[in-house]
Amino acid sequence: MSESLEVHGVDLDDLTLPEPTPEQFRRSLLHHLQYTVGTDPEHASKFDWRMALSYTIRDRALEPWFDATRRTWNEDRKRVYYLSMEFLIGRLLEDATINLGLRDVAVEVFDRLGLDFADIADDEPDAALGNGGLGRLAACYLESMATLGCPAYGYGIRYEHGLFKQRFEGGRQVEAPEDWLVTDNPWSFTRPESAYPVGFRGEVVEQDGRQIWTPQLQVLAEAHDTPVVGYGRQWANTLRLWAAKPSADLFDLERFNAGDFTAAAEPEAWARTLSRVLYPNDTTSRGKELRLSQEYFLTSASVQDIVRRYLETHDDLRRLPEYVAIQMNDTHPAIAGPELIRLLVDDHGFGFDAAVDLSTQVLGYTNHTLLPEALEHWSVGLMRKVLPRHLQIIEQLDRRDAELHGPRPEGVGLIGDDQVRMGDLAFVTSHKINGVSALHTDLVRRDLFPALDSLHPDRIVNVTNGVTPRRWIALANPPLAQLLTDTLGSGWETDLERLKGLEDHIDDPAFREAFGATKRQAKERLSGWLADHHGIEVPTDALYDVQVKRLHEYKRQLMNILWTIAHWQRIKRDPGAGWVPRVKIFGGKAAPSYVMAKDIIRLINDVAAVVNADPETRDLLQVVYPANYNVSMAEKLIPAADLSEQISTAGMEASGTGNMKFALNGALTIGTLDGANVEIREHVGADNFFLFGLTADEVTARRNEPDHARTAIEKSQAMRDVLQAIAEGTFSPDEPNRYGAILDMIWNSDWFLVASDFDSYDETQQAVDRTYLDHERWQRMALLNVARTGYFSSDRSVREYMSRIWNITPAL
Ligand code: GLG
Repeated sequence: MSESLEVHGVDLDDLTLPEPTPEQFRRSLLHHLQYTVGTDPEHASKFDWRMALSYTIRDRALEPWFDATRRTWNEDRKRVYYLSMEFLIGRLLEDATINLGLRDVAVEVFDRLGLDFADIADDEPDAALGNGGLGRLAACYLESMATLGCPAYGYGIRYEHGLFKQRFEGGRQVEAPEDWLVTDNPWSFTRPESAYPVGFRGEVVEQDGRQIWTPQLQVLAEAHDTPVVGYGRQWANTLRLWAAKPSADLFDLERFNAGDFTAAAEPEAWARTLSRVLYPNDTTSRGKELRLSQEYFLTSASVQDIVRRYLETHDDLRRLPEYVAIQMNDTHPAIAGPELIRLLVDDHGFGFDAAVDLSTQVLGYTNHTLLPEALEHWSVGLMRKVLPRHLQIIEQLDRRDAELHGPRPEGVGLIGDDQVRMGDLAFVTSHKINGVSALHTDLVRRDLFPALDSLHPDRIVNVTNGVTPRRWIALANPPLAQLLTDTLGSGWETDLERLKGLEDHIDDPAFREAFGATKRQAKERLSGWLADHHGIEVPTDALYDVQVKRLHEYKRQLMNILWTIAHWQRIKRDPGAGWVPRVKIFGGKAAPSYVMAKDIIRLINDVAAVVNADPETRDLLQVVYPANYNVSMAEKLIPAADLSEQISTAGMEASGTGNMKFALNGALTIGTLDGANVEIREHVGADNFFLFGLTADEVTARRNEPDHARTAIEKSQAMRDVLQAIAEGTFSPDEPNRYGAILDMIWNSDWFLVASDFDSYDETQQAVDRTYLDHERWQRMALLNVARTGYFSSDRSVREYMSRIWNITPAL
């Protein structure tokens, strides 16, 4: 790929590794076992083998990585910088193995050693540097950018503790710190030479018309780089995670020498706190100073790195937009606008207006949610304390906007009610603002930024989310992947619209049978794993009905478990009525301080305990909730699902990406007209989707009806029976009033309209059962879901970002 290069008398081509034949791969593996891990095959533990394997695979990632980096420099290409507080990457080993085309070789070599590749790969801890959809989306986009040859960096924080570990005690969620870095991380390279000072607090003084900020505290952001290899190993990008280190002057030697050891170490401890823990909250941001400081830490280090890289080969910062596109993943890095303006004005002598124009051309902002509690606001006082210079810039931006656009309606502006509105800030410093599904983008335009949208009608665009088929089909579902390759030839992995070709085979019973077999195998894998790791036995011939995602009232796990109770009661009333056996599977974590969500978790577990122990219904209904849902659990659950629960209150789920993964793996969706469900339904066809519930506009109207919940409950016998059972303590006999708060909420407020949508959900669930009994019909519907959801590949999303937002041409 690259021309031959000589440095220090070394021909870089000499360093190229030989073709990875099984023999070569085996040698490399044993070499690493001995010389890198420091053990031998006789004594090696699973961990040792996993490390040796990771180094063997990593070696192969370096060539495309170096090649891509050199090419980007040599061809002076534009780069994308994806700034995100979260990268929910999960495990890297198998993903890299697949993308490098080494899975078959690796499996064979381990076979010959009498070891199981899958078992070794399973030893890897998840890199859980994210909460949910937004963080996983960032990981899918990184992988797609690498596959498409879009030169890019992901910038994030190297949290020592990722998302907490969840376990259940007496059905209750208990959190424990996550510790993925306790053992070595074989994927990342420390780059001590790439370290930047990040300042906090202090004073701003004016000197000769210039503002000089002298921070009171300074920490160092140290880079840790992980290569991200694209499928087909044609290209690789970098995920650069910043670790906070105390800068030398933070350590108070004088106090230490005076014997005050603890006090001397305090500022140092504060510095390290910045990259200590991921904020464990999916949709709200209530952490005050620490969270704001973390956001600035990420943003400042990244922006400094970006400008430094640009200036290595350019001298005119005015041309920055030709070479740099910065994407802000939600408002979390929205301080990027003021930070870039600050660097341009304070360090590079730009005028304010020129700096603002330039920054705006470089920046883009993705909005991921309309939930008011998730739209970041920082009090002016806190901002003044932590980032005094940035507050000045924000105030100046606000004045400038007011001058440019004249009197503004109430509630518009970057600052109001003594708060800095980060969404508005991100909007005015970006040339494009995107929502993540068609419906969501309409709502962003209509409800969130109506005034800014009419001032800048060209700025808001939609890019519907997507997911990478490499991880979510090839890695997660090898039998399905094999069937796709046998049927369509290889190449679907990077051209997912080819799945359409499956429709040509839909009338072939043998093909449908083979497709059914892939689902059966996935169920067998899952039930084996549930038995081995969670001690849960489930039948493999039941309908697997799965809802996995963060616990949130708007996602309505509550409606799902209430329906489960209704279903159980019906089976008990008429056990012989020809019921479809179902396994109801739940997975997900609640933010530690979200009391209602934790109550719902406990209710699910309590219902599971009672229902699973009921001899009358045991063969027909089971409820399972394996603790600690994460990316690697998703890889096991999603391929096995028959039914995908996407049942949020319409207008509240910005997109969803789980919904796409399920459909691509042949699950049918039961869902509302919300987020990307709308587009999934359009693609698969209304006949192949179980729709129910109020629309987003109906939701708004219903909420204004007084007593809407009570009215709905009074109309629904099923709902009343369920609520009565809970109130009587059927699921909490030792504490009948345990769910008083849930019952009170459902009867009296029900903001998320569980009661209003219950009957419609119930009818649709019954339609699911009837359809499932018609085996052929179900199989056709499932197949059409796979065939028609190629659109939801993250390759398509990234292409749209490249052309509509980043204005970049990929290198491949
Ligand atoms: C959000 C939304 C999801 C969305 C995801 C990625 O809640 O609906 O799919 O981002 O855009 N906070 C999130 O996880």
